[in-house]
Amino acid sequence: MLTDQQIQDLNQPLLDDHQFRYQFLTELLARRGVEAPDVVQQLVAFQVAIPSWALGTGGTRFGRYPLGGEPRSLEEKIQDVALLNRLNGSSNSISLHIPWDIPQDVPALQQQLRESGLTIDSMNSNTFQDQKNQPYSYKFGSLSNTETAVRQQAIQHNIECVEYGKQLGAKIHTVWLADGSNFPGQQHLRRAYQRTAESLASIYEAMPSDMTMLIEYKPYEPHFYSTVIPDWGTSYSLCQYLGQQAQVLVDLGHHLPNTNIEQIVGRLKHFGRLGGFHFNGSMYGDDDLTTGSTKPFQLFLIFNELVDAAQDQTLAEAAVAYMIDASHNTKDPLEDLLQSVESILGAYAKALLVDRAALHEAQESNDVVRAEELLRDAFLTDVRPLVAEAYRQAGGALSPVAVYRAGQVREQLIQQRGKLSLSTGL
Ligand code: LRH
Ligand code: MN
Ligand code: MN
Repeated sequence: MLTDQQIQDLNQPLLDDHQFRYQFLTELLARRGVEAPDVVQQLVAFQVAIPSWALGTGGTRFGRYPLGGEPRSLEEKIQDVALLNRLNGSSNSISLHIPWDIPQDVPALQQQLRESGLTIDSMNSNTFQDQKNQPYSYKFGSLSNTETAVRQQAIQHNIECVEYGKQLGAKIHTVWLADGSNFPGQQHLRRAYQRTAESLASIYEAMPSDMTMLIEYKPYEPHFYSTVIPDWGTSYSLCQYLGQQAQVLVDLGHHLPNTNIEQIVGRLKHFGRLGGFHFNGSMYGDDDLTTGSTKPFQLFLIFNELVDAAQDQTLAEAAVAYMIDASHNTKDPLEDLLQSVESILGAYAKALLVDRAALHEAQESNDVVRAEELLRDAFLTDVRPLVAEAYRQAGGALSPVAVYRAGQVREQLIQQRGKLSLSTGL
């Protein structure tokens, strides 16, 4: 399916136009003191993980519209990510959710990953659904449950994920808790926090020294009165309690409308506790829209904080794990992932164009308009030729979605996997 040669052939008709636009932008940026090839190099190096659960149609509780050709096994999910990575060179790892993605044959999986040039990014535990044959229900919480036996079951499940992670070389264990309450008085708020902290400590102890625990927060859903880890402050305090291997995970959809996410990013960077990102787009909350589709300026401002922190010599260098976390009902999920990566790379490229010295000067002298204009200058630059050049240099497609369509990938997947194939997951 879609060989490297085919990708190059499909690039051919676009190449002349691309070179013209890239050349023009290179000259334009040089006038501003920016070296386009340096930016491209950073884009080529940037990688964003693909979650196994984004490869199939998601649906809502009201309905699902399967597209056909969805991956039916972990092996097929890895095949899909390998394809995305060949198209854009920016998605060289996959995140797994247990038990949706229990590995059956670990050596075979390792071999497939090696051959496809992929790694496992993170293992994600699932205590938000009851599984068949599970002795205790998570109806009233998992790591925060009032019953010791339920907490123990949830801890054990997380430790199992850590074990799979060790076998597969994953360096991240991500915990998102659905725990919370639906009615005032239902849960003792302080005790629920305390129980969660203690449960997390048992999981933390089971992690090897080169693994990071990412703690994800979310203010609502599936519970609508309170959640045990509603905000970055709670995640941060749990990390402080656990130790240096615990870090905060920011999921863009897990904020109340109009939250200043870029400021949260800046704060966490300042504290050395920003461990990872889940990218998606949000209009109302956790809507899983395509990254950058509704608030591109916000995405740029987030990257502006990240780039600023990366260039700050006073801050310790700390890796941030980037992942897309979305699930769609109306789009081809693979096309959506290609679009998402493109938005992410575009926002990153724009952040790299910001004249940081001038911005610093404007901020220090309280020149409000100049500071804002410097950001707008970068944001309003059409960086698409830089992103396309990064794809090209990585051996990918100049226009990944166009090549995906021209190569009739979905049609072939439907032929191989059937019209009714359904991916496991959300
Ligand atoms: C929760 C969440 C979390 C889960 C994923 C399926 O809303 O963002 O990251 O693991 O969705
Ligand atoms: Mn998430
Ligand atoms: Mn979410």
